[in-house]
Amino acid sequence: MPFVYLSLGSNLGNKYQNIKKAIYFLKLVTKIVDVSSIYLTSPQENKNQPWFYNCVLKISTDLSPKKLLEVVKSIEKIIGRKDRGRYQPRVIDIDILFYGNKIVHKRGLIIPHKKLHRRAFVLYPMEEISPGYTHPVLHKKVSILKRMLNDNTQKVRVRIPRRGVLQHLRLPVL
Ligand code: PH2
Ligand code: MG
Ligand code: MG
Repeated sequence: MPFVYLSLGSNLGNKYQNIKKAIYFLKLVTKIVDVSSIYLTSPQENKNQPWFYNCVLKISTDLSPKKLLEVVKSIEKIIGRKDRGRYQPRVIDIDILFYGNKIVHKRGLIIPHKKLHRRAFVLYPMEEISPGYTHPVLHKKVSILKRMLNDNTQKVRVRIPRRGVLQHLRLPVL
């Protein structure tokens, strides 16, 4: 089974609960291998919105990339995501970052995620759990990609340490 990395983000409502709910539902349908700390991060793209809680999950799954995308979309819906348009605040966003070493170019699904190498809110949590993972298109390790970030307007700080998130994983959160 391939390892898959997911990015979770929330900047609307109870952000910590939303992230925990997402992890709870993902745990029902995939195997969660590792989680990063939860970070408080400044909004990118549309900067005129609340700060985010972000984390990265390492999972393993038999679901194909397309099926996994359907699953994460339905989990977003269950948690209460409404379609408010691109780069608007959301209760939860679940993005597929990497799917093993697979490269996918389909409408609505591009893997590796197109922008992850420019995003501190992805690279900080990802480096925490898998610094040596090599980007299958850019052929650079996550730790190197993070060092190459050259946009110091992106603010990232740990909000809930990894061990706290791991403790919660063993508990039902709903
Ligand atoms: N997601 C975006 C756009 N900007 N900024 C932060 N800090 N965290 C996010 O998860 C995020 C964002 C689009 O999905
Ligand atoms: Mg996103
Ligand atoms: Mg998304």
